[in-house]
Amino acid sequence: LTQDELKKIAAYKAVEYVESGMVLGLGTGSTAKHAVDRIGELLRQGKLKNIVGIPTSKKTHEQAVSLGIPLSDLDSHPVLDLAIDGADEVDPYLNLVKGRGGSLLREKMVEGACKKFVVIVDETKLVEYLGGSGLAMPVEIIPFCWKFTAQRLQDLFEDSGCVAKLRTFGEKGEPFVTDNGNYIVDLYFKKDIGDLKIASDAILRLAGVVEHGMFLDMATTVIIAGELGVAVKNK
Ligand code: DER
Repeated sequence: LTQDELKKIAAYKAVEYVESGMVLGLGTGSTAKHAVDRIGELLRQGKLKNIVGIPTSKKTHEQAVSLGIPLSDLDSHPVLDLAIDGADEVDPYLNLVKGRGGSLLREKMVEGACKKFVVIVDETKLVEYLGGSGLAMPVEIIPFCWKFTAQRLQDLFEDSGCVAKLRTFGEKGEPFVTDNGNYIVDLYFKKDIGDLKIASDAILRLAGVVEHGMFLDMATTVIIAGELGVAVKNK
């Protein structure tokens, strides 16, 4: 099975949790894309009715519009029934790293407003500890004096061999700009950053920081699709 087929299997399994009449958080990324497609298909087939979607990015908003999924926002629906979204890393306690797609702020707002948050991953996302994949731990910051903020983030995690890099795109290396007009600094760790709550609080205390990609104690269910089958882990 390819990685994308595993993502699709996890996504379809998560959509089994969707009931007619629900207000749903619609995730962002290549795994969540399959879940949103599936929801659109079931609506079209009449197997699901009266669904309201709250998208976690402009990209998902456009996908949902193209599928005819009725949409609303947090102002109209401050409490949601269920969100389905992917993740970049999942630790044994169901803590997550998210945001490599750049949508972490709206994802965290929407998923933090849900009664249930179902995370869908293929098995390659499982890590022993967050940051353990050596891949980016995203932090959304305001553009004003971003170098100052990036340096303070790097200094915070000096003991973990942290390197902070501004996320750029294109050959000219333009700064990546989020849906909210902010920048992203990606943190790379060489060692475990220790207590995640302490790390989270320390990051959020920096004035130029908007939000980070650690989703602690937020997932209620994680669906993991692997070569040997699908595992469902509940909090
Ligand atoms: O950017 C995000 O938060 C995405 O949900 C990411 O965490 C998972 O993206 P993927 O499903 O494309 O791997």
